[in-house]
Amino acid sequence: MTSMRSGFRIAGAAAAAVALLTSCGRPSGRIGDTAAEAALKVYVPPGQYDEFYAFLSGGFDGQVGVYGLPSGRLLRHVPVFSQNPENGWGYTEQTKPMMNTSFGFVPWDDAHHPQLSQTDGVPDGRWLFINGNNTPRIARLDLTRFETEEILEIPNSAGNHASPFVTPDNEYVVAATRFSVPTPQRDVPIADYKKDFAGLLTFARVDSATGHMAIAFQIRMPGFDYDLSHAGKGPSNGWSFFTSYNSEQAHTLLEVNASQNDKDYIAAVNWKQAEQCVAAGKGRMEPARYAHNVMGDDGIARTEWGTSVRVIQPADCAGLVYFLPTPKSPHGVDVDPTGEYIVSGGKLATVIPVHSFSKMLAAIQARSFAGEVAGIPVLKYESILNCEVQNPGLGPLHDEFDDKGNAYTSMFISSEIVKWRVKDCQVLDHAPVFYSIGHLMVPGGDSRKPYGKYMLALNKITKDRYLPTGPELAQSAQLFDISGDRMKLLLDFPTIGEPHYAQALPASVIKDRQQKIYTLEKNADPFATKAEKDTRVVRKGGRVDVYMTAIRSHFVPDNIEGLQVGDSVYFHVTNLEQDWDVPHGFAAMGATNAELLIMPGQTRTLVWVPVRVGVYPFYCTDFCSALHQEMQGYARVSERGSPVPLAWNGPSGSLGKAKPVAMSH
Ligand code: RUQ
Ligand code: CUA
Repeated sequence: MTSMRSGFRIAGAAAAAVALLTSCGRPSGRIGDTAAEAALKVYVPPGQYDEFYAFLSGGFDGQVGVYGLPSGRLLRHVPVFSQNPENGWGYTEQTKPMMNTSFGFVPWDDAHHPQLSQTDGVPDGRWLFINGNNTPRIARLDLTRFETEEILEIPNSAGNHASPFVTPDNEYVVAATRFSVPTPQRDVPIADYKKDFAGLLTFARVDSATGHMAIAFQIRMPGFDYDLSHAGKGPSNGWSFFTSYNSEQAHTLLEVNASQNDKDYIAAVNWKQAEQCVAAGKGRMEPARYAHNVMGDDGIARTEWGTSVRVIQPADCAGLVYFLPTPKSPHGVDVDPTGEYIVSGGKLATVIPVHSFSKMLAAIQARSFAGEVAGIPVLKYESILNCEVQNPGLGPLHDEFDDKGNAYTSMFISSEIVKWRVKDCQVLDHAPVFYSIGHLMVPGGDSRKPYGKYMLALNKITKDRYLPTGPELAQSAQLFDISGDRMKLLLDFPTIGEPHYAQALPASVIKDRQQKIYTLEKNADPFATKAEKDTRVVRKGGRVDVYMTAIRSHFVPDNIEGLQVGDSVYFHVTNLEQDWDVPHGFAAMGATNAELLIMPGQTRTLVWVPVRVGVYPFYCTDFCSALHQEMQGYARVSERGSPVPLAWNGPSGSLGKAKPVAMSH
């Protein structure tokens, strides 16, 4: 019995209750077409490509999942904040520094919001930024290599949730603290929250040529929780908007104590004004220690330590920040493609408020303020409101936009998406999702130029969508066709981690820019070995450096003797291949960390500390040729202080010959 009913069509615009029941009692969703029609829309025939790249955050797995749309096929899992033993990310000597922070080596984070770099407000396919929530960081991925290239720690922050939303030409990526904390950190009673805690908004400058980030300034705001952000565009270019909740400034039992106020705020920040204040010498340099980790052109990551940041007080920079009252504990804040409308999702609100940017400017001009908080003017709700979407559903969280003037809002509590017209707040359609949607994503849907066509629901609860897999079920993404008047569910597909936000853009923007190999000649790793004749093994005290090469289908050297228990053996493996898609792997028995996956032309280093005497194999883990299984070798480990000489075979070694060429120093 098929679980989708053919030819089903629901005419009414009923809300969450419109879950269709199949004969076995499972909701299948509104299939706007027949199952066969839906299948054809997502079917990518063998040998053909998907139309869009989609980048889904991994949430608590700390990584980025790259999927093709409309098929939902997983193309790559790019490690960012979390160590990844699959390819040695965060285990190799070259990549370990990427995880340095002021707290030490932190090999995990909670990644929520991927953001594609933009040119003129449109995703340009150069970089992908993503936030680390727990130990505040922003990472930048290079989309010619699908690798993490930079991680910047954000000081004075705690819970980097409202991050890393980009301005229309990547002038800045932002990072606002979800949890207010004492800044600088110090030992104070938690009960002194209102007096001592502040919430900082960080603006990190992005170098337009290299993408390198640098903290430009921070703004010290009242001790609220800052939740999400989006930048203005078009007429509102120059502003960034941040939601806040807990304007009550509660420090305990927030579920009750932070839900008292009828309205909290969107903070509208004029970053061009901030630039002028900085140029005029406003703000103060404050000491702050933070890590800035950059992957060098030589493939080696290095950490530079920041020692101070410029902090601006809103009171010292007139016109920098305004508060827009917004019902009620707002979560997402989204700016429509025209840049005129600012939409927020008040988790506990019964309406979706749409603020007007031009009305906001007029209200500022007229100084039509309802009061002020900590020196920040509060505008009047009525004077900035364009319209409210009435009775949209329950629990509005996030909005994305299409290319026809419509918005799509995720409703967490009523498990649905509501489509409505931005200019007059008219509800046009409802579609149930399965279940409890968080973010949603339209390709380009937070940019100046949404591509429309598809929408992806990123759901928190899966329950009955897939074959069960014990207590933890696969997360579900659901793809909709939004090209017509009604939203049509096309496909469910499982994701890895727990995706929060996502971004997507046409494959044509990046697919022909892919780097295929690392040029061996340009390999500047000091431990690179560019020819088999240069392979060697060098001992310095308890450290042994193995300069090894890999090419189909052998390692040089493939036999090593004279290692001793407790040595730190550095396997520096250079892949001599210069062909696309020919990595070699390297794994050593008894290694307690990871394997290496070495791209053509690249050098990667793994440290192995043998703990017992014996002869241990190492081998290539990536099925690289018909003789892949022959790509193996042995390392002989002797007692500490053993007279067995250090020796190896291969072009420059002479293992097993009369005279070993290299001895312990
Ligand atoms: S979110 S909980 Cu972007 Cu709605 Cu992180
Ligand atoms: Cu190299 Cu398998």
